[in-house]
Amino acid sequence: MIGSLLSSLNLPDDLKHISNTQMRKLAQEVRASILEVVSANGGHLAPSLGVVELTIGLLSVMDVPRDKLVWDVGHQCYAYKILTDRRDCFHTLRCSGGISGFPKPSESKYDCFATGHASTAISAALGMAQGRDLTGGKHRVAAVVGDGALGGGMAWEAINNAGASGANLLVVLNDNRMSICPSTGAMAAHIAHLRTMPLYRTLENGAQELIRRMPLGGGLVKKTTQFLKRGLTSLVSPTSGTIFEALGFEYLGPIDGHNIAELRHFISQAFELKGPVLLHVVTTKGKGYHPAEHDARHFHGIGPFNSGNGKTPQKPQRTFTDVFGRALIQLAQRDSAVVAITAAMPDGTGLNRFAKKYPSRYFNVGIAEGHAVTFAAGLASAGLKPVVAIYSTFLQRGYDQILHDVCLQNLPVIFALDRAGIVGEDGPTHHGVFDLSYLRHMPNLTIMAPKDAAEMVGMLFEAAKIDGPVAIRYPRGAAPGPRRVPPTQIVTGHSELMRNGHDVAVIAVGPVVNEAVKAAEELEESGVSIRVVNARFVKPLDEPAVLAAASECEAMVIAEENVVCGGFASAVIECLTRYGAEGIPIEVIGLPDEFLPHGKSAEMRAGYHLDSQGIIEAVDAVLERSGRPRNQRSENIVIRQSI
Ligand SMILES: Cc1ncc(C[n+]2csc(CCOP(=O)(O)OP(=O)(O)O)c2C)c(N)n1
Repeated sequence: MIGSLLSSLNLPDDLKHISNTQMRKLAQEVRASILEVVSANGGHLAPSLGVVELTIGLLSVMDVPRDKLVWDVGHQCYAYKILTDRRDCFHTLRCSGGISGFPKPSESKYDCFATGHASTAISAALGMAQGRDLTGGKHRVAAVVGDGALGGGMAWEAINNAGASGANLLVVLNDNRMSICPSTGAMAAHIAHLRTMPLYRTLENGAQELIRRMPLGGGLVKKTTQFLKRGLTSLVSPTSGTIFEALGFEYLGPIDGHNIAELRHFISQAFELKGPVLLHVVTTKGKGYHPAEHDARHFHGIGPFNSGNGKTPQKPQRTFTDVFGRALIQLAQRDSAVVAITAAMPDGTGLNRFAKKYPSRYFNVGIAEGHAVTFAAGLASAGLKPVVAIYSTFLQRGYDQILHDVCLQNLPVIFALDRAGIVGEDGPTHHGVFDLSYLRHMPNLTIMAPKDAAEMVGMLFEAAKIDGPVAIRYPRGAAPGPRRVPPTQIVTGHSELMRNGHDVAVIAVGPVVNEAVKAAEELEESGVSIRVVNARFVKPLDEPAVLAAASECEAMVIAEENVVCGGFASAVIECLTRYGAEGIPIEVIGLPDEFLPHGKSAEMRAGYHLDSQGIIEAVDAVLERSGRPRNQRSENIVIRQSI
């Protein structure tokens, strides 16, 4: 980086003064920096490479942090981080203690809003714009939203609101034709139609030169753009124009999102216009790095890889996602009523195989989790057996739909909650640590968590037999167990006694059960007898097994990879209290009542005692306390949450 333009600039201020040629050189250097760091640390490569020129264009026109710029999802913010104030620490991206892979106001004054989940930016930016107007502010507000995120209902709730409000607000549509996989739905088709409209074609054919010659600001620009815009509007559609115009937005574009001069011109122009404006910018996902341009799906979010050839060194492992994907096909073979739904994530959820095998029984509804759930409720009402595969963190979007549309009617919808628990480097917006708490209180819902591959399959098969809603939650990463084993026979509400013992009972759910078994084996060598109960079900809880453990053992440890508030441990303690067995000393291993940072999953699990060592420490601690008189009940429950 020594001697580079990037290292010599006073950022972000100098972006206002350098020439377009220097900006193009800067874009190359920023790309190189993103590639170097993401290939080492992993991250969202293709989305970030696609918006380098757009970021330069925005920063050269806007005056951040006074002006407010909200990135939808936020996974494309790497150039923004580099070009505002994180150039020198960019190498720590996504590392424990390093900078986040998403916008984070607590990290920088330039990040005005935290994002990670899709389709929020227009709502947030509209709030900022109307807040500005109410408080007499004069700054500019913009949101950058992808064509995938624009498929989300919340984006349209915001457009509906913004169009009527008349607030001065710029929405930049970053159209790269891709969500994680190619964008789907009628809106994607409309945007594809706009992409082919004359302004873009004209510019491609040489009118860039005309734009480049226009001075930034001033009457000429205004007049020329109005002329172009009028021309565009009449050409877009002879009848009604774009959907954005119909909803009260000015529409500009589509323009080339890699042409900095054009971007700067149109961004300046958009801010001159009154009311909400949508600037349609066409970009290439993965721009500038051939492997990512060629396979933007693979390079959307990626672990460390060799930047020379684009190859990932890691050996592929059999994940819970793979096991689920294959088991679902087996289930679908047996039962023609089984259908599958994804909210824009066929690869991440393992539904890609199902999609190929059963295209007519597969639905990709776009980034629309709430809709996915109620759509599944509708399918179930029509006699089908829908399986909705969504990451734990994104299913938070469907809370009321699960409760009101599925559980209330006791409809047989299966929720496959992938990435439940700690997810690692993506951090607080992506950890799936709340699902047991947001699901457990819903009447009619059965909740299971497999400890390994064979249980994963057995649980899916058992879920299909239940005449009501079921959630199966499982983590990111390798599914323990041999490659080919028959599915475990699962009986609803029944736990598994993994080891008998009488000193301490460890009651756990999900893969942490395997850590409990390791801990028990180690403790046995020092003469401590440990009972390990694999709960399998968070609901209905196997109450007889819990009560037997409480009466036959001296103390109890409860372990779960979920926040302790309202999760599995709460269910066990409620059960003990209900039956008057709460006197037993208890240690709870679970996640604290706070947002977890980003970091390596294994290190984070160890930090939160969710490994065999942590369980051994909990057993030691609870044994020490179990010698105390039992009437000191208030001190009998200890939550181990320190990291
Ligand atoms: C509510 C929600 N659901 C799913 C995701 C996972 N996700 C992250 S990025 C992405 C695709 C976004 O596509 P687009 O908005 O077009 O941005 P691009 O990656 O193409 O730049 C998805 C589905 C998410 N972040 N939030």
